[in-house]
Amino acid sequence: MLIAEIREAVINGQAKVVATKVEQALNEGVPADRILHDALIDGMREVGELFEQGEFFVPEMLIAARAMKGALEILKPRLVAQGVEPLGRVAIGTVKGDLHDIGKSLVAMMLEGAGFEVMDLGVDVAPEKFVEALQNGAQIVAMSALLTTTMSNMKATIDAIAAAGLRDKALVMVGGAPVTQAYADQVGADGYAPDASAAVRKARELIAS
Ligand code: B1M
Repeated sequence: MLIAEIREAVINGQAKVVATKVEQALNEGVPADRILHDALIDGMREVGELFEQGEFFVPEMLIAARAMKGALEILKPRLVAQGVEPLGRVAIGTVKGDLHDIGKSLVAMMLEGAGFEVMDLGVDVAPEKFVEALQNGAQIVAMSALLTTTMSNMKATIDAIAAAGLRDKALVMVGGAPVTQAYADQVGADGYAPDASAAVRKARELIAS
C-alpha cells in the first residue's frame, strides 16, 4: 500500500509526500531496495512513458525527478548499507563551450533514478575532464550539446579519450537537441538517445553489451 502511494506521489511530483512516506516505509521495516525499485524507479519509468506519449511535458518530468532525488537522498545510506550495486557509473556533462544545463540535468536525474551512479561534471566540460572521470572509474561518458557550434566538441572529447588510451574501456553516449543518430555514428559514439528516458534505456543497453 505504502509502495503504491510513494509511486503515485513520484509520478505526481509531490516531493514532500514522497519524503514523508519513504521515511514511514523505512520505519515500518520496508527494505530500502524494495522502495527504490517498486516505488521510485517504477514511478519514474511511468513518468518516462507518459512523457513519450505526450501526456507529460518537461516541467512534470523535472518535478517528478526532483521528488525522486529527495527520496534517493533518504535511501542512499540504507542502500549502501545493503550493498546494492549501482547499475553502472556514468560521467555526464554538457560539452565545452556550451552552457545549457536543463536537458543534461534531466538525463542525469533519470539515470540516477534508474540506479546508475552519476558523476555530474556540469556545463562547459573540457575533453580532459571527461578523460579524468574515466580515469576515476566512470564506465560511460555521456555528453550533451544544445548548440550546433559546440557539437564538434563531442568528437574532440572522443579523440581525447582515444589519445589517453581509454577508448576500448569507455562507453560513449551523446544527445541534445541538435544531435542525431547519424551524427553519433559520424563521431564514433557508442550510443545516442533523443530524450531522457531513451537515455536510460541506452545506458542500460550499453552496460549490458
Ligand atoms: Co540557448 N539556444 N543559447 N539558452 N536555448 C537554444 C539551444 C537555441 C536552439 C534557441 C534558438 O535559437 N531557437 C539556440 C541554438 C541554435 C543552434 O545552435 N542551432 C540557442 C542559442 C543560439 C543560445 C545562445 C548562443 C544565445 C546567445 O547568447 N546569443 C547562448 C549560448 C550560450 C552557451 O551555451 N555558450 C544561449 C543561452 C541560453 C540560456 C543560458 C539563456 C538558456 C540556458 C539556461 C540553462 O540551461 N540553465 C538557453 C535556453 C533555455 C535555450 C532553449 C530555449 C531551451 C533549452 C532547454 O533547456 N530545453 C533552447 C531552445 C530549444 O531547445 N527549444 C535554446 C529543455 C531541455 C529539457 O531540452 O536540452 O534539448 P534539451 O534536452 C532534452 C534532449 O535534447 C535530450 O534529453 C533532454 C530531455 O528530453 N538530451 C539528451 C539532452 N542531452 C542529452 C544527452 C544524452 C541523451 C539525451 O545522452 C548523453
